[in-house]
Amino acid sequence: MAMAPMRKTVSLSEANATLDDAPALWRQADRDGYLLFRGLLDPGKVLSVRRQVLEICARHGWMSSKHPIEAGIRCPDVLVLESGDPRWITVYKEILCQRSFHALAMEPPIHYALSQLFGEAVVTHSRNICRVMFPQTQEYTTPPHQDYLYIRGSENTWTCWIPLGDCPADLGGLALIPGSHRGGFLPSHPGKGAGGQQVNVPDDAEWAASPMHCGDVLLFHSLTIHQGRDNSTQDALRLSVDYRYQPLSEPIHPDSMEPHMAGFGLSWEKIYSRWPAPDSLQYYWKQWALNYVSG
Ligand SMILES: O=C(O)CCC(=O)C(=O)O
Ligand SMILES: [Fe+2]
Repeated sequence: MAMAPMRKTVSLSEANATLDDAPALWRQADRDGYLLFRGLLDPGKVLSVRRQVLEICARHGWMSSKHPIEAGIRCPDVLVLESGDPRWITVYKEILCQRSFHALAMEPPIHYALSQLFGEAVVTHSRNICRVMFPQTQEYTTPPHQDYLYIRGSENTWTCWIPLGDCPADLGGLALIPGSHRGGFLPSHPGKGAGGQQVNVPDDAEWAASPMHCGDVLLFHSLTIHQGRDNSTQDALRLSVDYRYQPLSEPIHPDSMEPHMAGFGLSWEKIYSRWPAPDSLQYYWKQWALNYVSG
């Protein structure tokens, strides 16, 4: 299994009560390295991104014809991993072209939470990521890692993980180790699952995880150790997005403004060519003098 054992698991603490109280929010963020906001987003907006992603999957023959598409039930003999598999590349390129998938990263409630946290202007990375996790692929569950390995730039970058729909325990979701961001940047070694790199985690580490509902968002620091949880359903896909944010004044790696996986050759120009113009979401980051670093 790629997922590390979670012998001790507590529930995620909710941060909703700190949303309008910046000092309380800083204390919680500093203590835990994560912030869970229940019901932060309009579930209808999240569900419309879900619907568009599932329609792409359905067009490529991934979805069961016996269920409504929104149920997210895969065709029994289809299993596609995030990899160089041409089936995955084709579907992922179509997802990367969806305007709604990029627009969700700009939702004002997410920005409000992060501006409270940063105390300055928030930059949204445009390297938005979508996950389509098949059931019964435990070996490829995202292993424990720190996002800083992939993001670089500023350690004070936060990931926002959003399930596209309800995410009960059997669908998996995300688990993290509270306070692990204070342990610094750790060495990684190759592992299976998204990202392909993992950190060692002590067997007695205390993990936190909870079922999430549509509209909930989980924010965490770039050094917080986290992993996927196995999708142990028989036939349901777990859909989620992960977006990243940082304070404007901090350094940023240029890749953070490129399409994920370099778009498998898809440039922003090609992605935007399908959107009705003009559109202020296109190249929105050009409005800022960003502090680009390549390290
Ligand atoms: O959804 C997953 O399995 C992995 C997500 C992740 O590592 C992230 O959002 O940074
Ligand atoms: Fe991650």
